[in-house]
Amino acid sequence: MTDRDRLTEHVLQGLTRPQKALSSAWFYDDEGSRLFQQIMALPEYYLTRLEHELLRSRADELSRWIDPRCSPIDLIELGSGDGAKTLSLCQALAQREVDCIYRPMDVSAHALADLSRRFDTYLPRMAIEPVLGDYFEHWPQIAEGRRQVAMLLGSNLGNLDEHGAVKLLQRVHSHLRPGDLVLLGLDLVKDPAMLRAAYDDSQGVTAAFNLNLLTRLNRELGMDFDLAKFRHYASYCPLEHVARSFLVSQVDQVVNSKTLDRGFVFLAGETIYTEQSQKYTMASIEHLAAQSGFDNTCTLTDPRGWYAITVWHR
Ligand code: AVJ
Repeated sequence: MTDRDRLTEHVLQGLTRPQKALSSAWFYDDEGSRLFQQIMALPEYYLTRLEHELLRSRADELSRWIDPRCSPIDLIELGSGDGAKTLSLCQALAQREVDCIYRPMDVSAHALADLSRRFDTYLPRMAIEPVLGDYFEHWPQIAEGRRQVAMLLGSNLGNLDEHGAVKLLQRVHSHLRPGDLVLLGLDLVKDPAMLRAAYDDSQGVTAAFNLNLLTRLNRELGMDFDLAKFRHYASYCPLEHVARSFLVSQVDQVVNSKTLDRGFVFLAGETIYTEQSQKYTMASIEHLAAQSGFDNTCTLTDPRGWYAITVWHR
């Protein structure tokens, strides 16, 4: 099945349910990846800076946990983006002369091109084997005798609900061998107002990011969404520890798709649920590790306890 076929099926299912929903996995076309890079630089979006700072300031400690004996490893990154945050960790591994092959996976060719340029400039001796594709479907081939370290940074796991997260982690588990590791970057529970603001920035970049999904559907499925007739809405629920984003129809309207040869009715105020971002506590991190078959080895946080990097054992 091609990407286009999967998107077609997804939209048909997602827009015919009582609560319309589309997956945030489709945000990242080239324009979406570009907007996400802007989000990462927003004052309200603290996640990237905190994670980057943790990876930079604790890189040495992390690289010792990851590879105490400096044995050969394959660092497999699910959703690497442009690799800016991983560079510090790779530099620390290189400094300890760990034999490391870095295997970044991403759906954006532009992001992977940026990554290659970045590593060429700052760490030219690191072996890199990029994989263009969806990390739900691909897994690189790893030589015998090399340990795998699977990384999922940026709180990307948070886009999945608990069932989806456990399923993904179990799949990762099935590709790993005893002694292999998982390294996750996870956003932690904090002041709800601060969490909500992270998904509703004052410059409207997150709104543009969310609305870009409709532009993508217009282009790829011949749809006629009028972007002026939808608005971004973001919430944070302190009970479930989830930030959610929606696109809200501003009027009664019908949106047509040439590819699907049909229309979809939207009532004024009706929402399309487009994204969730789960936030974690120390307890929920341990619970998640146990549910997906890992031992939670250690968890690092920044001094305010806003963001965590956790390392698990297979
Ligand atoms: C890349 C999934 C971690 O959920 O925080 C940022 C995506 N969406 N602003 C997140 C996102 C809106 C981001 N992740």
